[in-house]
Amino acid sequence: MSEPSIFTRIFTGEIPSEIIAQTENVFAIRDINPQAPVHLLVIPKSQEYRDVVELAAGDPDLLTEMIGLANTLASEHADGDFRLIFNRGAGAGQTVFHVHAHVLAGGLEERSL
Ligand code: DGP
Repeated sequence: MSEPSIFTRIFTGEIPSEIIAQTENVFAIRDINPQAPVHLLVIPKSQEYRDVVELAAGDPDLLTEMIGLANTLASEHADGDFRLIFNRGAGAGQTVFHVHAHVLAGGLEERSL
């Protein structure tokens, strides 16, 4: 059994952070270091999967549930349009190896990609 990730510790309440939404298997928080007017993280409640490649291979329905919550939150917190980013691997900037989606929304006109 691996050590609880920072996101597991947030979900269980060990580390204070507002859970802004949740579904059966997924929850969302605000990113501590926002890169857009709306920058949320959508995270499986289980830390079974380290990254999006493992998740897609192991539980595509859970990936679909994450995208659904991202879509709902983009409508609630912005105009409904959003960017969905998964960093996969340290070389791509992944720092927390408990799969999560970055949901960026609001004022996205200026972007590098
Ligand atoms: P990544 O680089 O893709 O692994 O993204 C991890 C994100 O997690 C990063 O943007 C910052 C965020 N993060 C790390 N620790 C905390 C925390 O304690 N609270 C919150 N709200 N976000 C955190």
